[in-house]
Amino acid sequence: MENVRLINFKKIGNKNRGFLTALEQNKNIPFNIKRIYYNYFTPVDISRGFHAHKELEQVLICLAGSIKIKVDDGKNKNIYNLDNPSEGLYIGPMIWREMYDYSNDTILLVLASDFYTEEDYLRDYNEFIEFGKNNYKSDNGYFK
Ligand code: T46
Repeated sequence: MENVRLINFKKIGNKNRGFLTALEQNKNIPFNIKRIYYNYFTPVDISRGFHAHKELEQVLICLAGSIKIKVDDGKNKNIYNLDNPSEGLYIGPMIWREMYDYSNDTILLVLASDFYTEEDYLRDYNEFIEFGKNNYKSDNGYFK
């Protein structure tokens, strides 16, 4: 699926001293980082997300616990299990996402390419499909 991929970050350290991972814009994070947010204390029976972004790029990193992320580009679906702070899930524009199966200690860190604006959200699945059809771009996975 275009616009979604796992990034493996370098783990610096060892089991004796512990590990460190560094995130750098336009290096291992493939955009300028304008915003960082994190999600925590999510009840285990709650699902979040259920939206796509028109332009926003993000990298999701599960710093503690575990979470499943379903991604959908309008044609194909995939499920990622994030449970490792040394990997991040890149999600580009026009990908519907649903986060679920939180463990009771999940902390989800998100690096985003832009400031928060509700205008960039598509929170209705049919609206997401229609927006993709009406704004076709062959190079970034929008659909016809
Ligand atoms: C995403 C997934 C992975 C803000 O005021 N500022 C912010 O930076 C964000 C991200 C949200 N908000 C407000 C908007 C809502 O009133 O916080 C409230 C909860 O946001 P939402 O229901 O969109 O949260 P999630 O966990 O469903 O989705 C979030 C991000 O919004 C979204 O971009 O990709 O995490």
